[in-house]
Amino acid sequence: MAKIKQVFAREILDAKGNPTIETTVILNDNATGTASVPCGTSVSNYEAVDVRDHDQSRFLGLGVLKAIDNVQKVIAPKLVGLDAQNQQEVDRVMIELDGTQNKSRLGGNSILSVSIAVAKAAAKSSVLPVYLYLREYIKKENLPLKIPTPVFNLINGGKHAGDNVDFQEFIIVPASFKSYSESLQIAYTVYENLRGLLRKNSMPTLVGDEGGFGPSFPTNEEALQMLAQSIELSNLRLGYDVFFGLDVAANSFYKDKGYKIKDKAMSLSASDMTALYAQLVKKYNILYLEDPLSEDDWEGWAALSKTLGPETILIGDDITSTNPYRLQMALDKKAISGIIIKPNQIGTVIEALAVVEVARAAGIKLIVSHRSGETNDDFIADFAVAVSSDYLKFGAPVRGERVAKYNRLMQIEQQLHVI
Ligand code: 2PG
Ligand code: MG
Repeated sequence: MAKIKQVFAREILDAKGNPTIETTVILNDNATGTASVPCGTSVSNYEAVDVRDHDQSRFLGLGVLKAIDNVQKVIAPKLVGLDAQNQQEVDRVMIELDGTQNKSRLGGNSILSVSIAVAKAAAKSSVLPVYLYLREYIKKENLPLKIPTPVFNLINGGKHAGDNVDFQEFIIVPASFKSYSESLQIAYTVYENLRGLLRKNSMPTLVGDEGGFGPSFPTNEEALQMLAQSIELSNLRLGYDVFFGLDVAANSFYKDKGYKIKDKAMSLSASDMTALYAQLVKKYNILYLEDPLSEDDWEGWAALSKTLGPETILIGDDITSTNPYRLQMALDKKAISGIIIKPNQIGTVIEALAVVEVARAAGIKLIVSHRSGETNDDFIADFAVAVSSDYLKFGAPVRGERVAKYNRLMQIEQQLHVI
């Protein structure tokens, strides 16, 4: 048993340049774990809340000194002496200490940074890689140890780019029979062919928050068309080697009970959007459809699910927010066939794992995801492998904070060949 000896935290910057918290946990056998937490841009109303300073004289109010105090003065005294290899107990103590539904007292950022740092230190103390250590906490019978299929966001729009297209992420999904390293090569090739096409069309090749290109297109559909062309130029077959995905993040353009997108002159209702998706899915082999409607439109989601049928994975992100109650509601209403898992939407490792278990028992697809405001922390890569998710979503295969995760998976892929 390795006990928690010391916990301390500091303010660092995330990939968007905003402050975030990084925490280090030291155990009595001197094993250490350091974790930093990411931050979303298109954030739902149902996520765990980050504590920030709101002191305009520092980082325009985004500083995290209060969150650091919460770690060092409130959380640390209760954790010192606890068994680090008992993650349930560590997370339970923090959840009780916080006492709110959405972690607003101590902050999802403070709590998660400690939760992950403890898991990393405990893994080190157990002489296990993090992905194997985390498997101690899940039902792993019949769960293959493999790298989940990566999905790559190659065109950024919505809040992740500059007023260019409405949909947030235009994604390619390599076929699941491809190995991880093959998938990474596919993403590279399509990305570079897309760059070439943009140049040829005198369009900018600047990138958005998640590394995808962020040029302006007259319509969302035209972004899909250009992506389809890049796939063709890469000698890949759409619908066989690669499929399309969209994270619409519809909540970010849902206003006055309507969806206003470039493709149509009028604001659209949920059923208009459903008709549009049905068309796009057919035309472009869209396998993966995330957040197509707003986060409170349960009826719209249920109707869309019926219309699209089982061929398209209808994925909840904002609507479910890695929250067990929201997930149950989505299952009861038959609104989704897949769920995004983001540990920082719920705030502890154990709670994120619990949502994974419920989703798996319900037979829906699991997609482990990064956030747009990432750090170089690669824990999420280990987490995805640990839970054997169906897919993982870490952005385009560029930019240090995204590549940190993809490269971690290269190490894991190699280790899995040896195990
Ligand atoms: C999403 C995420 C990650 P953000 O909507 O799925 O891609 O974006 O972190 O801004 O919520
Ligand atoms: Mg999303």
